[in-house]
Amino acid sequence: MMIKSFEGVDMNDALRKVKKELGSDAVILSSRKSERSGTPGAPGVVVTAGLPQLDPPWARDLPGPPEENPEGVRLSEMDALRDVIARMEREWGPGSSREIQGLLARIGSLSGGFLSPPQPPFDPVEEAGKTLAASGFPEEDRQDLMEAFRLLSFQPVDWSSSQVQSLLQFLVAQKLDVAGSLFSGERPAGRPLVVLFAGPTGVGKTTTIAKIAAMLVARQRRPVGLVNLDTYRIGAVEQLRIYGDLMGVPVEVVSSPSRLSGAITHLRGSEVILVDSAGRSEGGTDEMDPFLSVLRSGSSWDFKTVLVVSATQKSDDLSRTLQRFSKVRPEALVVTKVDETGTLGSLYPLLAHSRIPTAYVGTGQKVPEDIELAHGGRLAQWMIEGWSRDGSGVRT
Ligand SMILES: Nc1nc2c(ncn2[C@@H]2O[C@H](COP(=O)(O)OP(=O)(O)OP(=O)(O)O)[C@@H](O)[C@H]2O)c(=O)[nH]1
Ligand SMILES: [Mg+2]
Repeated sequence: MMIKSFEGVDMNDALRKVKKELGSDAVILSSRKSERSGTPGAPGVVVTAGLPQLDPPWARDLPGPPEENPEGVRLSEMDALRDVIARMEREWGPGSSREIQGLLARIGSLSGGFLSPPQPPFDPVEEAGKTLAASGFPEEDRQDLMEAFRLLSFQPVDWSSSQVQSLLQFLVAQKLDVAGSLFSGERPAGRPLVVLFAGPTGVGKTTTIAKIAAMLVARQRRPVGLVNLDTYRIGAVEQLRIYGDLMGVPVEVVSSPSRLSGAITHLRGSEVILVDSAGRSEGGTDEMDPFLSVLRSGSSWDFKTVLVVSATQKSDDLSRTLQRFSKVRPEALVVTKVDETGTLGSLYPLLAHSRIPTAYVGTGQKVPEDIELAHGGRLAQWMIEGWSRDGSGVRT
C-alpha cells in the first residue's frame, strides 16, 4: 500500500489534496491537528491516506522467459521428464530400475544446479495466515483478518510475499485509531492541561513523561510542570526529579490526595502538567481513586488520562491491563518498547478493539529522542514486518 501524509489549513483543504493526488480510491488512515510546517503557531491539519496497490506492483514480479542451461536443455522439458520418472518410480517401486537411476543422474548433471525441486503453487491466503501467526496476532483476529484478506485477494495475478504483506498492512491500518498530539493547540492562559500517565509497573511511564516533557520544553518552548504521585517505590521520586532538574522543569512530589490540588496550583505557570503514578504489580488501582477524584474535579485545569502499555506484554496481559485500569478511563494509549520485541501483532486486539486511540510510541530508552507520534500506517507496517528504526517518525 502506498501511504502518504497531506497537510492543509483545515480538514477540507487536506482532503482536497488527498483526492487530487491519490484519487477517490484513497483511504483515510488517520488525521490530526498540527502546526503548519514553515509557519510556527499556525494551526493546520495533517491527513494520512493510503492507496491500496491492487494491481501494478504485482505485474513487476511476473516471471520472464524460461532460462536455458549451458547444454541447451530447457528446464521446463527437464521438469516434465523428471515428473515422468517420478511417476514411474511410484508405479514400479522406489529405485526399481537401473535405467531410472541413470536417467535421474543424467538430468542432475544436465541441469547443473538450475533445476530446483518442484515448488507448490504460491497461495496468498496461506501466506497471509503464516505471516499473521509469525507476527503474534491472536487466533481470533487472525481469522477475521484472513476473511477480509480472502475477499480482497481474488485478483488473478501472481502474488508474492511482499504483496501479501502490503495487503495485510492495509487491512490492519484500517482498524487502528490514532490520537494525534495530545498537546496541540494554544492553552488558555492560567489553565493548564493536566495529563495523568497510568499503567503497570515498569512499562516506561516515567521515561515517557521525561521524553514528552523534553519535547515540549526544548522543541516547543512551552512551560511544563511535573507531579510525582509515585512515592511508593524507593528511587521513583529521585528518578523524576533528576529528569526535572536536567530540563529545568519544576517537580512536585505528592503523597496524599489532599495535597494534589495545592501542588497543581503551585505549577500554574505551566501550560502542561504531566503526572507520574506508581505502577504496582499487585491487585487493582484503588489507591489511585482519591487522586483521580481530585484531578477530575479541578475547575482551574483541564484533565486527560493516558494508559501506558509495553509492546512486550502478551495480548492477554494487555487486555487484563485495560480491565485493571478501566477506572482511569484512559483517553489515549502510549505503547512503549516496540524496539524490544519482534512480534508486535499481540498489540492488535488492544489497538484495534479498545476504541482508545494511540497517541505515542516509545522506540527505545533514550530520552528525549526515542518517542514518536503514533501513525496508523507505520504501526500496521511494524505489526506485519517487524519494527525497524528508520528515523522518519514525527515527534510532536
Ligand atoms: N527499550 C525500551 N526501553 C524503555 C522504553 N521506555 C522505557 N524503557 C525502559 O524501561 C525501564 C522502566 O522504565 P520506567 O520509565 O522507569 O517505567 P515506569 O513505568 O515508570 O516504572 P514504575 O514506575 O516502576 O512503574 C527503564 O529501563 C527504561 O529505560 C522504550 O520505549 N524502549
Ligand atoms: Mg515510574
